[in-house]
Amino acid sequence: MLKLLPNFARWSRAAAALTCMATLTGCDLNFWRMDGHQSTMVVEGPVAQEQLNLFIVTVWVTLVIFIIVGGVFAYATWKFRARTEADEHAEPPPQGHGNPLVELGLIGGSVLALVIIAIPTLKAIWFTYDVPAAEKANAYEITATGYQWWFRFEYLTEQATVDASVKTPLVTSNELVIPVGRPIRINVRTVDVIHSFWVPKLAGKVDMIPNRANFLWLKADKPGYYWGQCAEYCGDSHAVMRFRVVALGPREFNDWLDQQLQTARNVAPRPADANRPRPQFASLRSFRTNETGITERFEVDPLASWQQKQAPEKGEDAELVATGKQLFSTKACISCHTVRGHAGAGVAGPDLTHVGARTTIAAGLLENNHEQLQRWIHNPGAVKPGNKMAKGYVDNKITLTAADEAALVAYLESLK
Ligand code: HEC
Ligand SMILES: [Cu+2]
Repeated sequence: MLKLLPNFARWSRAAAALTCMATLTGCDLNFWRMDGHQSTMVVEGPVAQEQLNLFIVTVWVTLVIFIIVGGVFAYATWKFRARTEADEHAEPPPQGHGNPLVELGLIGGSVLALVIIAIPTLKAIWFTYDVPAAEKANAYEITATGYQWWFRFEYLTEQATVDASVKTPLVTSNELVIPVGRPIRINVRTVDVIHSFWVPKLAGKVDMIPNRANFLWLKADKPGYYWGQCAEYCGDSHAVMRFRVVALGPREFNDWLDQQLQTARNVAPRPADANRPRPQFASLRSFRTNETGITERFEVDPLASWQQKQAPEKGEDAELVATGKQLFSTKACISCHTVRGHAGAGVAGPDLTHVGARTTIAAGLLENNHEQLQRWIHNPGAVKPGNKMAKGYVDNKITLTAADEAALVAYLESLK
């Protein structure tokens, strides 16, 4: 009994570890369904579905091959194993060289397996290449452009105005809002290096290559909030070059479009503003590099968070917003960012006309809230290594006091 005890302890530790693993994953339904934000196994649109179906066909064919080859191998290993001492030293049996029946059978079997895979492959290539002819008339066209390390989206069919005379396609960044149930044809472009446009739940990736006009199409079956990601290594902050796709029903999509087509919002001062107490902004706590910038509340229902973001926040301070608006000009933010209708026509960074109505900033890395906005403008280089805004701060000698940051945050948040 005493001798068994050490083993007993070891076994119980192993059992405890196994129980822990089982409970950790056991309750997590998503683990067993292979679901997650960027899962290609649980998909939400016909293009991704077609690609998943093809993958499953390939899995079955290779599984059959694995079972047959593995079975023959296991059988032969078992049947011809050395049973006695004499077997081990015996001469090898006579070696056969070629058996026409086996060889023809293998060739035939391989051809059959390839044909079984080729038919759905060709069908999928045709289907996923471009919007099906029957749906062409209903398609919605958008150009997505990759920048180190964010995405710009241009709505080719929607004309936004700066003043009454200048019309340009509507431009947004990092959050692609699309109508549900309509095929979306996306032209993919880049201004610098090769990037790749990938929304795993909606469609496979397509590269954004300099001087090459690639495109893809996708469709969302139901309203939702989808995670996207640059899928081609493109420099320092490639791993945090993300984006989001928000799919909305037709009415909600049109409301969103109406709002986006407006020039930047102005916050009207209220009589009481002058003597209202200024909000007390907590001094910026120090964030660690790469510290996550997404709250759990947001993760649980991102679409609801997005909807909430569309309306102006309560208790806006018109004076603070006005100060922020001025700082946006004097601190050189305007040289890289466009705020349509206000000062600012820069194109080196994301369009900020309606940045307050987005759920994330810094290309899907940080949740768009007071704390993270301040964290970003305080020191963008600490959040996203090597990014162009951090370089802009150095080149333009931009320094911000805590009060400047608070005013800029209030201004950015007012841009709904
Ligand atoms: C040198 C150009 C440059 C200057 C100057 C600049 N920015 Fe930026 N800004 C960028 C770039 C580039 C990005 C995208 C960075 C990324 O995600 O990789 C960005 C991102 C942002 C974002 C996040 C937008 C989004 O949708 O992800 C905000 C907000 C922002 N800048 C605010 C400001 C403010 C406020 C100032 C002035 C204090 C400023 N920027 C100055 C280039 C600049
Ligand atoms: Cu990239």
